[in-house]
Amino acid sequence: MADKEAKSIDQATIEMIEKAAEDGARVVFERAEKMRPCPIGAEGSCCKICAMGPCRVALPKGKTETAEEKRRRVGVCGATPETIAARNFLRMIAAGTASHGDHGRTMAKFLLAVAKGEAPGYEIKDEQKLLQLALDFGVAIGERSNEEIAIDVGEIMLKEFGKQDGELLFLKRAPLKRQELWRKLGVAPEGIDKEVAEAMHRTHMGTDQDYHDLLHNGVKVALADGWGGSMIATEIHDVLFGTPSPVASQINLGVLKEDEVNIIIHGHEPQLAEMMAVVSQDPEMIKYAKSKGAKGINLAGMCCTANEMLMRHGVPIAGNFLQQELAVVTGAVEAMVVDVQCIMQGLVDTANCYHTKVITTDRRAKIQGATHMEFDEHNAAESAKAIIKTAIDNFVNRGKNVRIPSQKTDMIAGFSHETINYLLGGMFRASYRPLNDNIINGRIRGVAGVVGCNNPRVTHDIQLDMVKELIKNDVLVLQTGCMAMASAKAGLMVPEAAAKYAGEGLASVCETVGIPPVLHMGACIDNTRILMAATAMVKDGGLGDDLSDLPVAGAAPEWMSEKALAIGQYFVGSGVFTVFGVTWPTIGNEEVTKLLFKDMEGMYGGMWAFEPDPIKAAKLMIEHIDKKRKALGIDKAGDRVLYDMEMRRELDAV
Ligand code: BF8
Repeated sequence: MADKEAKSIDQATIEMIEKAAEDGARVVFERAEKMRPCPIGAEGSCCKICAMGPCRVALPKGKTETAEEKRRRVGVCGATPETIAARNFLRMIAAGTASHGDHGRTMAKFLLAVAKGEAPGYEIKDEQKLLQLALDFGVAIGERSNEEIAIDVGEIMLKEFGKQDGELLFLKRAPLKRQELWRKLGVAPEGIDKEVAEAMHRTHMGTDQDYHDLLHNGVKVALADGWGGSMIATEIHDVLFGTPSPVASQINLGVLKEDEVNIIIHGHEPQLAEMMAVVSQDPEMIKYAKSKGAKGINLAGMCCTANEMLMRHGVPIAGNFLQQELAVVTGAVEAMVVDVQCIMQGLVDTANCYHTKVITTDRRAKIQGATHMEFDEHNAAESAKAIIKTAIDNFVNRGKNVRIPSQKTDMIAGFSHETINYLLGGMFRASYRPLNDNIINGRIRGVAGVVGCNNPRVTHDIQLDMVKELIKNDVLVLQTGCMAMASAKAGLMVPEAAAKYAGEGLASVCETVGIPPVLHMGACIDNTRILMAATAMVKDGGLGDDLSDLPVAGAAPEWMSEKALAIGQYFVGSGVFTVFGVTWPTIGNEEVTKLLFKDMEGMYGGMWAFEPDPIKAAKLMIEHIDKKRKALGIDKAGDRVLYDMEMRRELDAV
C-alpha cells in the first residue's frame, strides 16, 4: 500500500518534483502545500451568489446547536444551509455539463463542416457508426452519400443543444425501465443548453430554495451531460476519427526523447491533435526538424487529448493531470500545445524557467503569457504545420538542464464498448453474453468504472490501491481519464496483469479472451462508453431489467473537476452506486448529504458515497456489487461457462 503522506507513488513524478525544486520552478504540488483549502467553501457552506454576502453558514466543528440557533444560521436573504449547499452542488454539475456540452456542440459543428467539405484533411472514418446514428435518428440512408447523411445527423445533434421541447434523443438508448423512471421523476432532460441555463437560473438569488428540488434538478442537468453532450461528442469522435480498437503504446514521462523535438498535446477536443499526428509524420517536417539538429519529432499526449490520440493512433502518453508541469520540468519539451479544460495556468510560470513554449490554440481558452496560435479547422493542416514548426524552431533553445525520467510502461488501450462486444463474443456473434454469463456464474463478481482526475490533496495515483483491490476480488475494472493513466503507468493495462493481480475467476476470463483486467475506455467524455456497456449488459439479459439491477459500481477516487461531479451525478441518476474520494462538496450539511448518499437510492436505484481511503472505498463497491448479486439470485456460484476460442468458433459456425 502506498505511503499516504507521499506526494506521488509514481517515481517519475517524484523525480521531477525534486528537479523542479532544484531548478526553482514552481509546480502544483508546491502550490497545494502553500494554499490550504478554505474549510467553509470545501464543505459547501459558503454562498457568494449575490452582493449581500458572501455568507458563511458553517456550523463550527464539534459544536451542537439548538433548533432556534439553527433557524438563525442562514444567509442574509434567509437561505438555509441546505439551500446553499444544494445550490453550490447544482452549480458545479451545471459547469461540468456545460464543459462537456460545449465540447459536444463543437464536435457537431465540426461534423457538419467536414460533411460539407469545409474542413479539408478530415473525413468520415467510421461509416457503420454514422449509419447507426442515422437509424437512431430516423435519417434516410438509401443511396445517399455518407456526407449527405452526416449533414442530417449533424444538424439533428446540433439541435439537441438548444431544443426547447421534447426529450434528448439518446435517452432512448437507456433500458426502457430507466427511461420510464426518469419521466416519472421529471428528470428526463430536454435541450442540453436549456438544462444548463435553467440550473443557473434556479440557483440565482431568490429562485429555487428547496434543496430536494435543487438536487433533483442536478440529476436532470447531469443526465443532459451523460446521455446528451458527452454522448454526442464521443459518437462524433468515432465517426470522424474512428471507433477505437485495441492498440499498444507506452506511458509516463520516459516517452519523451532526448534527441527529438518533443511536442505535448494537452486538453480535450481532438481535432487539432488528429491533424498534428498526421503532419508530424510529414517527411518535410521531419527534414525540417533534422535541419535544426533533432533526429525527429516526438508527439506525446497529456490528459484527455492524450487518451484520444492513444486510442486511435497509439500516440504515447507523457502523463496525467498532475504531471503537466512536470513534463516541462524535464527541460526537454519544445512546445506544450493546449486547447480546453484541465490546463493549469501555472504551466506558463513553470515554462518561464525552461525553454518550453506554451501554445494556446482555442479561442475560448487563452492564457496570459502563453503564445496564442488559433486553430482553424478550415485550414487545419496549415494550423498544425505552423505550430509544429514553432516547436521545431524552439529545439535550438533547449538548454543543458535536461533530465528525462526513465519510467515508461507498456499498455494496451482502445476498449470501446463495441470492441468489448467483439472481443467477448467473436466477430459473427458480437455480444455481451459471455460477460453476463461469467458474471452469473461468478467468475467475474461485477464491473466497476474507476474514473476521473488527480488531486494534489491526496497522494498522486494512490487510487491504484482501489483498482488492485477490485481486480483481486474478481471485479473487472473499466477506466477513463487520468485514472486510466495511473493504472497504465503501474502496468495494469496489459494482459499479463491478469495473472499477477486479478483474482482467479477474473484472471481465467482475461486469459481466455486475452484482455487486461483493467480496460482503458478513453477520455473523460467517453464515460458514455461505460453507460453503453452497462446498457448492453442489461439488454443481453440475465442481470435484471434496469441499470440499477446490475452488479456494478463507479468511483472517482482522486476527483477535482466539476466535470467529474457531473459524471458522477449522471451515473447515480442512471442507477449506479458511485464513490468519490478526496473531499465531498456538501459534507458540511447533513440533510443534503443524506439525500445524496441515502435517499437517492430509493428514488434512482443509485446513490453517492464519500470514502477517501481507496481500499475502504473498494470494499464499499464490492459490498454493493454483492448486494446486487444477491438481489439477482446469483450470489451462489452456478455452472461455470467460460467461452474459450473453440467454443466461440463453434458458436460462430452455427
Ligand atoms: O476530462 S480526468 S483531470 S483531464 S477532468 Fe481533467 Fe479530470 Fe483528467 Fe480530462 Ni477528466
